[in-house]
Parts: sequence; structure tokens; C-alpha cells
Amino acid sequence: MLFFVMLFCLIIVLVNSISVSSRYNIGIPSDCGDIDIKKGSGVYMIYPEGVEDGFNVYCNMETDNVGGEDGRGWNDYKFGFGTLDGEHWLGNNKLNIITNQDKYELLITMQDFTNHTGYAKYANFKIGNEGSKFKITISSYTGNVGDSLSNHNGKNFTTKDQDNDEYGSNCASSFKGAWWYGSCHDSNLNAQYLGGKHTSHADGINWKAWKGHNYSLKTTNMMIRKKK
Ligand SMILES: *[C@@H]1O[C@H](CO)[C@@H](O)[C@H](O)[C@H]1NC(C)=O
Ligand SMILES: *[C@@H]1O[C@H](CO)[C@@H](O)[C@H](O)[C@H]1NC(C)=O
Ligand SMILES: *[C@@H]1O[C@H](CO)[C@@H](O)[C@H](O)[C@H]1NC(C)=O
Ligand SMILES: [Ca+2]
Repeated sequence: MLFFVMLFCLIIVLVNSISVSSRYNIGIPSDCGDIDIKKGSGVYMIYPEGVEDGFNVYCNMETDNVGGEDGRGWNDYKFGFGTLDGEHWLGNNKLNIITNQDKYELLITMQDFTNHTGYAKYANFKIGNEGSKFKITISSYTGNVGDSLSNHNGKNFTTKDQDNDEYGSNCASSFKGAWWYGSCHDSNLNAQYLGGKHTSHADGINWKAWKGHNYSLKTTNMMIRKKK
């Protein structure tokens, strides 16, 4: 039984967690879970822990759970999906449009099951159009969890129903996710919510440089913002 809460905000905010923590620190939201749900879906400024500046994010406040976490296809990732109570992906189409209007940076925050948090930030982030298979351009890492995305620079997006990777079979099918796979991955943030250590190989929400291929993270958030 997989129960994800993934928020993908103006951006991607994936929060894979059983419950979205709500810290009401004097009205300063650290993620979409801190925004009053009655305000509805929209763009909000959030202040993730450990990051000096705020990020504009799209918070999806729909409450109905879309369910069906087992392996979404190309069109789901293309157009986006999700709700506050389910996994959420902004959509590769929107990512393409947003990240091509200016220079964007990507922030990924993550948390393990002992409440350790960390982040990986990339000063350059761009997603190509569908014709390029939503190719990722990613570089200039800083952070404290290690770099598990730069090796994916220039890779196409692959889903279980569209194999655009460099591997003999389909990385998305083999490793139960959807990502910019090469052959196959250092990170797999759309994969199965396996809840910490797992003995299966690389098919959880893995960030290899921090926890390896056998540890599925509790929460991850991906956010983008225009470079100053
Ligand atoms: C992690 O934080 C949550 C929420 O503050 C708390 O309920 C839980 O006990 C913590 N878990 C650990 C292992 O510290
Ligand atoms: C990635 O997508 C491009 C554009 O469609 C294609 O030319 C290239 O062969 C793809 N790469 C792989 C490994 O399939
Ligand atoms: C990780 O998974 C692989 C493949 O199932 C397994 O061979 C290996 O022993 C696992 N490692 C750990 C530390 O659990
Ligand atoms: Ca392949």
C-alpha cells in the first residue's frame, strides 16, 4: 500500500510523506502544507527550512485523492497530476514553458525517516520540449546531500510507456519510476514510496549520494525559481 503525499509546486514539489507537517511559524509557510487549504490552489511564497530566500511555488489544494500510484505514463507526466493528498507533478509541458522563459534554478529538499533533512541546489535547470523528450539541462550543484542529478544532465525523460533512456530495457519499468534516466539512475524521486530501507534494488525514492540505492526517502520537494 503506497500512500504518497506529493506536492509539486510551481515546479515540482514532491512531498512523499504520510502526513504533511504543518508548522505555523507565525504565518511563514515552509511548504504548501502550511498554507490554509481554504485559500485554494495557486502560487504562494514559501520559505523552505535552511534556505535563506523564499520560493514561489504552485500549491495544489484539491482534497480528493487521485490514487493509483503504481506507474503513471507519459501523458500523466506531460500534463501533470496530483492533489494535496496524492502525488503531484506540475507537468513536463509546464516545466518546459516556465524554464524556457528565463534562467531558472532548482532546489530539492529531502527528509529521511529520522527527520534528517538536506538539500541539493542546481544553479541551472531547464527542461526541453516534448520533441526533445523533455530533456533535462542541469548543472552547478551546491548542497549537503551530495550530487545525484548532474549525471542526468542531457538525459531524456522516460516513463514506463515511453522508453527514451540509454539502457537495454526501460529504466522506468525496471526501477518503478519516471525520470531523466540514462542507464539508469543516481536519483529516482518519482519511484515507489518504500518507507526507508529496502532490499530491492534502486526502485524507491532514492538519492544515491545521500542514502544510496536501498533507502527510500520520506519526503522530497522539488522547486524552481527564476534566477536573480
Ligand atoms: C519526526 O518528526 C515528527 C514530527 O515532528 C515526529 O512526530 C516524529 O516522532 C519524529 N521522528 C523521529 C524518528 O524523530
Ligand atoms: C533522446 O531524445 C532525442 C530526441 O527525440 C533522441 O534523438 C535521442 O535518440 C533520445 N535518446 C535516447 C537515448 O533515446
Ligand atoms: C540493496 O539491494 C540489492 C539488490 O536487491 C541487494 O543485493 C543489496 O544487498 C542491498 N543492499 C542493502 C544494504 O540492503
Ligand atoms: Ca531503454
